[in-house]
Amino acid sequence: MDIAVFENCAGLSKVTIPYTVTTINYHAFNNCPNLTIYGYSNSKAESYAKENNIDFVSLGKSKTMGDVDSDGKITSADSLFILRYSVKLEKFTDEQIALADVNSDNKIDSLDALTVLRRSVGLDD
Ligand SMILES: [Ca+2]
Ligand SMILES: [Ca+2]
Repeated sequence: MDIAVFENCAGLSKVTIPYTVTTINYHAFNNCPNLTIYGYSNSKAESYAKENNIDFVSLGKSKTMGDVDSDGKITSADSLFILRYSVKLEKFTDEQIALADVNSDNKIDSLDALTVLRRSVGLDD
């Protein structure tokens, strides 16, 4: 994600960085004296804010990719949930959709469910 466009943003007071962002351009928020970053705890957003002395407001714990039922663990239940969604038996929130696409191909299908299942039994990272 290239967010260098925010440089010299004296008027910018708030930006929300999703947990899916794992890299932030070092200069992304240069000269933004009034800025507060909103993001998830233990995410890139939080470490970036600390490194650059920018105010940080936590939106809660960061989520784990694949943990669509948000119980903090990757289990076969998550895999089944994703599989059911892929065949339209479940409805997902936007957040769940973001979490479910574990291979980041913008589709949620049985491949994502299989990846989550493999992770749940420790076969993949
Ligand atoms: Ca889970
Ligand atoms: Ca996918």
